[in-house]
Amino acid sequence: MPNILILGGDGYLGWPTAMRFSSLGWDVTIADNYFRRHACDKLDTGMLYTVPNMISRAKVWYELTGKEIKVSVCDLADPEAMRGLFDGRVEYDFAVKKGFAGPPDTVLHYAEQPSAPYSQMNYRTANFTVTNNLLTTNNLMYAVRDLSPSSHIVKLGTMGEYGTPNIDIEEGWLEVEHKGRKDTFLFPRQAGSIYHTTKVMDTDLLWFGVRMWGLKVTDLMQGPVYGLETEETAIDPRLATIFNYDEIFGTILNRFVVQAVSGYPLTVYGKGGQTRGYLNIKDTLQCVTMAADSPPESGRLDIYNQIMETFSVNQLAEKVQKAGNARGHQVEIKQIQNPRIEKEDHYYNPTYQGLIELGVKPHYLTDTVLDGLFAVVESFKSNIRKDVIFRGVKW
Ligand code: USQ
Repeated sequence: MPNILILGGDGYLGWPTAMRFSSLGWDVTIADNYFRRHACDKLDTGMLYTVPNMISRAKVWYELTGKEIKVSVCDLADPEAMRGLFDGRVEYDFAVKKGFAGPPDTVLHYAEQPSAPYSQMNYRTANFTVTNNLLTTNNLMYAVRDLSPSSHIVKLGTMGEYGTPNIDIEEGWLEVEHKGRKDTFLFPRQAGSIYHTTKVMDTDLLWFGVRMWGLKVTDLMQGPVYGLETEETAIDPRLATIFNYDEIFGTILNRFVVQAVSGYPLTVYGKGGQTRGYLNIKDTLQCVTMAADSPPESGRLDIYNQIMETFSVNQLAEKVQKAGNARGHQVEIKQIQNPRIEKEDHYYNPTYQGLIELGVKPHYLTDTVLDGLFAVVESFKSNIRKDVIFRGVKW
């Protein structure tokens, strides 16, 4: 069986991804330092519901499916913790089978501080974001180079690395003709937060490793994800993924649905013309599994834009308002002063064909999909805390 190591395996995407690979028959190991849980506690962000920790969830998964997910609770910014997962020094915090899982065929790297507002709170959160994200990526790159050079690294990047340029966004690369000569370069990056800037730097690190040492890397430039149900989370409520709706860790569509259910006016920042590429969490799972099945040759960096459709903030708000009103909520939309520094009215035309060509079948944001999301959020309505929805972290 192929063997996958998922860094950041406790997260919103990491845990559902771990269950998906396990379902598909891969040997799965997850590693995480619980940053997200600790930060949520410290900042008192609340969550829609509580979720068991990695060990408890891996035990439930084993009881229900007979499949093992090995767990390591560790800080991957520590190079020895990272290297232990490649050379066998790791001591698993949960494992059914004794002994080392072996060096991974594939490493899926989600293990980053993922919030733009968190990175913009103050110099300490900015520092943490820079050190955590870059050290983890660098530790991974060196562990693969030194201990398992044939491992395929699948890195979660972000569409936000490109920013909102006034030209079409290509899939990772741009051919440039200059004074009669041509070459191909990484598409220009101009990130809009310290968090997004660390993702640009990650790309630069890994592109260096590809050129110098022949690493095999796939970079998935993902847009904001929405939703909470996957085939595997539906098996048992104890397998649910972490769901944030607060300003720091919640992403826009998940936040809007929670706001609609709790009677909080939808928080459209500024003019609401900010346009991004979105995808359902189910499609994140399709994309990462297909990317893992299609490794590049040694010395190649493959880049895919991981989005399924684009919407402006206003369009999302209108969709949520329509779906919410149809379920008997009285959904109000309110334009508020934008706490971020970003273009509110801009050109946006990204290409995103690569993953479709690999075989991904998109789940679009239909009324039925929104209805399903509303139904789940409504069932947790009594847990929603209005005081954490907006705190106004300024850029
Ligand atoms: N926005 C609002 N109102 C809100 C929240 C957000 O108008 O209440 C706007 C933001 O100003 C922004 C857009 O909605 O223009 C998206 O914001 P977001 O908070 O959903 O997403 P973002 O901060 O960009 O980050 C999220 C994830 C991050 C991932 C990124 C993909 O947290 O991990 O990398 O989406 S992307 O946006 O393509 O860079």
